[in-house]
Amino acid sequence: MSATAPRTLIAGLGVTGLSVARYLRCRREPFAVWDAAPRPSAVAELQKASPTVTVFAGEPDLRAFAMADTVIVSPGIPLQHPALQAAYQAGAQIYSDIELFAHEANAPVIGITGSNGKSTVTRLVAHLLAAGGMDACCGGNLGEPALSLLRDPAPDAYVLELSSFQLEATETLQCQAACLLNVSPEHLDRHVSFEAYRDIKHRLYRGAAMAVFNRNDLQTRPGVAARSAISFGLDAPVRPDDYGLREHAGELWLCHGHRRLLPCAELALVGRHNYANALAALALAAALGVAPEQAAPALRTFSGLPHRLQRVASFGGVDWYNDSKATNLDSLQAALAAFDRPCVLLAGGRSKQDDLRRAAASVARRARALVLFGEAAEAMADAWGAGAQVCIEPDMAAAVARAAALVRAGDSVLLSPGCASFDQYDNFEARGDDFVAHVRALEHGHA
Ligand code: UMA
Ligand code: ADP
Repeated sequence: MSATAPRTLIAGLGVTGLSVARYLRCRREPFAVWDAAPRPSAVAELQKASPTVTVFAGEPDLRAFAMADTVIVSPGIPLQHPALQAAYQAGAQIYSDIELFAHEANAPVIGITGSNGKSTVTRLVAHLLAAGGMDACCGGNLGEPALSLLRDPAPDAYVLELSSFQLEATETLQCQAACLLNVSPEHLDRHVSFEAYRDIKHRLYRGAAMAVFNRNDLQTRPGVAARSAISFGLDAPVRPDDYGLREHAGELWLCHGHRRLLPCAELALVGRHNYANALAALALAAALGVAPEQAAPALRTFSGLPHRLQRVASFGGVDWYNDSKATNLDSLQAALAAFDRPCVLLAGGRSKQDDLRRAAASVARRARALVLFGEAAEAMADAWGAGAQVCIEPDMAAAVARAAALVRAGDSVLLSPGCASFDQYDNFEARGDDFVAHVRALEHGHA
């Protein structure tokens, strides 16, 4: 970058960087882009719309970063990156795309963060708002970058899934309703400690008109950052505005204070963790004026997202579940808790520096057999192998074949890896698709 280069630098040319480039171009603000290894298709897309823009690739020139006034950083680039540190030390402002979005948002924003359940709750809130006749746009970490959601005329609401990577470079976002679903160890390769990760998640509450927190998880309590707070939890609500579960005539109900909204058995989503997600979503939709009585019936028609505890086949008396998005131990435990019969558990991948032993009791309670794969297989066998039959397999094809041999009629087979997929796949979707393809092949053989 030369002395005459634009003073705004976009760091990273993935979907976020491209959305930031579109935004700056519309505002006629000059910018340059740096990406260590830009995808040729992304560069082509950028240069088609902005032929004169400079793209720096490869090792960053730290002196060039030190000359920038503003760096818009993509979430995948750690703030500790030497290039960002060089810019910061020289006085540059470093922002996320969410910070730019916060300045432009022309409708109330619902923000959702947490270690597990963000995508499910984000989509569910949009579904409930639609049931209340509202026009809501949802995106963020979910996939469509926040800046690409902006519309004129404005929608009734923006519903954003926000990751810790996005929140750590966001200062002024003020949500109409902000929800921290739960906090458990995640992304510890990126954040210096669990406490630092949790504190970044709490940034979402700052200035929020309404904080929605999980009273069963103390780490989510909002403190004084928000103007008002409502809780959800899997116990009975004490305060009239809170959300929770109550038993009535032998059935468990989703409740708002003392008011019964819907029997849990009528939810299309399965698992107790999804009762918590549904309660959080009801509270968030209510903060935008959709009464829980109006929203609750729509829970019957929201069956969840692919790769999240999704039943993908049922044959020979066995149900097969794809929960490839379970990339940590809490989501793995939530999946196991959703079953009241034994299962064969397929797990493994790249472990996230978590203590595997904390899931041992859940695994022992539900897993009849363990089929393990990937980098973490040996460690999982050591931590969980005491009470169950254990097999280590080299790949998904072998793992599915082994599960079919071990499972008994009436059981389920559950892919809930508890690990990231990157040792064997590009992402969790590719891992889930691979699992489903092998299960379908078995199903055809069975028919
Ligand atoms: N890059 C560098 N140097 C680095 C790291 C990355 O140059 O040190 C470049 C890469 O070469 C690549 C670009 O940065 O070209 C990618 O940027 P990115 O990793 O920030 O990815 P995006 O395509 O912009 O997608 C991001 C989120 N990715 C991450 O947080 C890692 C997407 O979340 C999100 O959907 C998208 O913005 C829109 O908001 C993905 C994710 O895995 C799904 N999120 C994590 C999670 O859910 O656990 C937080
Ligand atoms: P995120 O966007 O936070 O990764 P998802 O909704 O995509 O959340 O779900 C990721 C994984 O976590 C899935 O395996 C899902 O079954 C599980 N999960 C969803 N909600 C919860 C929850 N409230 N507590 C624990 N696990 C959950």
